[in-house]
Amino acid sequence: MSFSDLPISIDPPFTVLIPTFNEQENIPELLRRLVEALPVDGRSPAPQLLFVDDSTDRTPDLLREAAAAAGCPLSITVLHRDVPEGGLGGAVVAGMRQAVGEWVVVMDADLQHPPALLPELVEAGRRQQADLVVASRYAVGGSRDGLAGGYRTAVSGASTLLTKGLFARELRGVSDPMSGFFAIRRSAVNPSELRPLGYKILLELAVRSRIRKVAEVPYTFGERYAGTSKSTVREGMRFLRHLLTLRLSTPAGRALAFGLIGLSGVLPNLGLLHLLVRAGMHYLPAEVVANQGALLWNLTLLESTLFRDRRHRHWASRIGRFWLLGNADLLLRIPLLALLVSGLGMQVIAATALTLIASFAVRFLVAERMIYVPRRAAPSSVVAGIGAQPVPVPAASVE
Ligand SMILES: Nc1nc2c(ncn2[C@@H]2O[C@H](COP(=O)(O)OP(=O)(O)OP(=O)(O)O)[C@@H](O)[C@H]2O)c(=O)[nH]1
Ligand SMILES: [Mg+2]
Repeated sequence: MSFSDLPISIDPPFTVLIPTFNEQENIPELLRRLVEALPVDGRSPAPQLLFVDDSTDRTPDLLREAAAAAGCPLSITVLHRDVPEGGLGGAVVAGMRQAVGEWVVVMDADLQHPPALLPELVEAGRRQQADLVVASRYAVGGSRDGLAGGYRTAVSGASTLLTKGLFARELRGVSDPMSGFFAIRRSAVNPSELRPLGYKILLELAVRSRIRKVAEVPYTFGERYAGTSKSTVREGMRFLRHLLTLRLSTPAGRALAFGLIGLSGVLPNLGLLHLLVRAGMHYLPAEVVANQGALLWNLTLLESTLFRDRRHRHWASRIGRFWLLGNADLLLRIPLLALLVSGLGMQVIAATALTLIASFAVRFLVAERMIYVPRRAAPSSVVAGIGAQPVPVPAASVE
């Protein structure tokens, strides 16, 4: 990785982070509008313009020339990555590590995001003591005219709904989670916790950072000024994967997925039991065997989805432990099943379903009452500060 930076001011009030990938046609106009939007009066330090560039065209040269030009009023840092790790999302994380301002505003280089809005975004964050300010196409007064065609508009609207539905709590107050134009307080972000996948970096930041308050500023999403779009169908698939990964990154999300997978095991359990009993097997050993089928079903699903990235232990150890855990409840269910069927004369499948419900209830009660006991209210509780550790500030960037 090599980067060059030229006039850098001490303690700039905010950093404008612009990821660039082959945007040479847009750079002159972008810089012109940035200079216009960010008047430098000499009294307050200039904002830092930080370009994280993965281009193969002349974009970095144009930026460096502008930075070196006599009379350039802005502080320009160009971080050119020879290895464009993580694409756009990776570029924003790399920029977060280099940013020096109290606020970091992320924006595109193609002028779909009006530079004129930059000061207002930071001002709104300071005024409202927010940690995140989203430039929103959906807030009152905003518009998304720049989205090319009905198809892009529909895809964007559906993605917004899906994302809001999946992350209702984390995205409270964010009407435009797909926005690529936002300001974030740097102390709320710990770059080493970020695992972006694709384009939707705001979603990643909103979920994995310490955001206590969100503000929004409406804006009109413009059309690409020049050059070509880098967003593709593949990018869309990556976005779906990102949604799933993020959702499963919280314990609540994993517990829900685990519960649903466990619930789905009822089907092979009862199905297998039905077949074995019909084939003439006694219902008690038949249920022991059917339980093995359900365990295999659950294990396969868990290993291929939820715990796919956690298969570190030897396979025999994983299967052994899972098998013990999954058969422990037979100690309760088999005597109960015998009581219901032989004692009370219940039908086998219905009785087995009942034992599965009873086992679920017992496990839930044990977990709730004996393992995950709620904290007792303290007489006077003090909530500690929940801000993230400040990100280390690089002393200076060098070529
Ligand atoms: N550093 C870096 N920047 C990227 C990469 N991919 C895209 N960008 C930049 O990210 C910003 C957004 O990309 P766009 O192609 O405009 O994506 P989009 O806005 O969703 O698509 P359009 O609406 O068609 O413009 C632009 O400034 C791109 O130059 C990448 O892999 N690395
Ligand atoms: Mg764009």
